[in-house]
Amino acid sequence: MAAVLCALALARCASPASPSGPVYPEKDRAAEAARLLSGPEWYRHAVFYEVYVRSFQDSDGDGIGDLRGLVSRLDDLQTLGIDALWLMPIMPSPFADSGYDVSDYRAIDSAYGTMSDFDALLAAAHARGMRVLVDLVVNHTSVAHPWFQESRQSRTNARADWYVWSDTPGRPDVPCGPMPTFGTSAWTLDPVRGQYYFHRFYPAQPDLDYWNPDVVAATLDVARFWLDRGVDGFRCDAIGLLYESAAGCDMLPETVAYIQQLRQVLDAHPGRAMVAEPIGFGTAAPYFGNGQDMFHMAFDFGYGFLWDTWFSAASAQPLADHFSAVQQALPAGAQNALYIGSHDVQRAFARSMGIASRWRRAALVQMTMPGTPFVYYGEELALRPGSQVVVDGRDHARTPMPWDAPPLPGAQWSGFGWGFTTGWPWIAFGAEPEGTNLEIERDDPGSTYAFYRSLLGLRRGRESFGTGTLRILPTDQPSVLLYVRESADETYVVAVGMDEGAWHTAVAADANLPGDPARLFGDARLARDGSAARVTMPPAGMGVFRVR
Ligand SMILES: [Ca+2]
Repeated sequence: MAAVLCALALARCASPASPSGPVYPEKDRAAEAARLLSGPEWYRHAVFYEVYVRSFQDSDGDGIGDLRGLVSRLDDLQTLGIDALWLMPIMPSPFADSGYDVSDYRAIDSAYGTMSDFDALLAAAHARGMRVLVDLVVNHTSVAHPWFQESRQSRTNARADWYVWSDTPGRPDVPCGPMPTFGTSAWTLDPVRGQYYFHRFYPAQPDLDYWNPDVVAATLDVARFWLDRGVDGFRCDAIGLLYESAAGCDMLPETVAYIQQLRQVLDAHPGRAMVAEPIGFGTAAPYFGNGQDMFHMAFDFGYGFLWDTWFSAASAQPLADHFSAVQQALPAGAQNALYIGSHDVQRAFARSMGIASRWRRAALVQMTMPGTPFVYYGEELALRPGSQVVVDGRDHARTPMPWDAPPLPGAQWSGFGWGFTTGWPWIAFGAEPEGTNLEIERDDPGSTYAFYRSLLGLRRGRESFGTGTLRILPTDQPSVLLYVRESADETYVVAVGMDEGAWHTAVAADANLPGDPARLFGDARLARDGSAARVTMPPAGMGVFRVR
């Protein structure tokens, strides 16, 4: 029992779990976490959580998750070890793209609540020391936005040039097609104005024309509005696509200049941070500028999109190569942002072919490699994909959270809401809610929830994982990934086994570990032998060790 408690609340354990390893003096991790999370680099130490408010918790029985529901779950998120939230779009929207088509930048969609509900969420989060980022979606608006409704009326109205118009479905200075899966043409004829408008996403999402300085001013004002309201920053949607020219469509110099302006708006409000949705699998280096004048963080699409491929092979090389490349590409001051699931990709469960050790090892790398982890809601329960489609196929990963276990035989049946709603959910639950709800998993030490809680507890209050250096150790065993995270007064070693079928021994000849290993997490073993380190790795194994 003590071992289980220790695994569940690792940070509180007085001594490391390894029976034979040394015992290092333990810091007060709660106090250390508070120190790290209240400092200027809080976003490097925080664990973020992406919330689809619509699917998280319904408070009024209409089957749609809302802000009051989210407030009622903040304690659960804090118990899990979450420090900051990223809310997917909550502004009014006709919902052609799940809220990524905004029709009013200064209000809350009535399905989610009111502006005072939002203020209450901010207050409740801040009272717990949690931060809240909102989705800033300003590459395009909804066709229902008043700006577009005005722009389409004529070629001479006050907002005639706020969108990208053309007499033909194409323009030489806009040489780009739609984003993948968003249709075959980036141009749609508007019958009112008698011209085509440009859109990188769905036709209901016309691109704003950033060559118009009024558009620049208006969208920067949107950012100011939410910062003044008290949000802790933004996740910026499709931000690299703001400008188009004959030179191209992605991250043009004018887009870089806009992001620098946005950063200045943000920096006028101390303690805020923003994270970019970059384009493509390459490094996100262009989003960081000199490391101080653009984004604080940008998502690592390489890891986010490819981890399932890498973990389906037995070689550690792709992971080592990737994180070495990221480390070399990003400027000083840049912080990578690591995820294994999001609203845009399949559930980690599906991408792992249902093999638990894959999403668990992928999550271990996410939490211990340099970068801020973003957990996608429900990942901590290993939510299964859904099958109903309301907007598009991505709805498979946007199903409601199952909170409660099924009723015991003889108990009153409370309906099909699984604690998410007392009504009928707006979209069907994913498969197997009876086995992937919080109530069931919270009491099961072998559950994905217990794994996440333990892993987040391991990261918590350990400066090495937030801002420490990375040293990847070459070994003689291609299936074992071995790396060192080090801060001023502590050193940790992480080992990840890529072979799911066999035991391996791996020797890193020049590990030069500063002390003997004490295992904190996982099932692998690590021994120091002079300057060498020797890993004993079970199939699909992992381990985190303290060596100083
Ligand atoms: Ca509701």
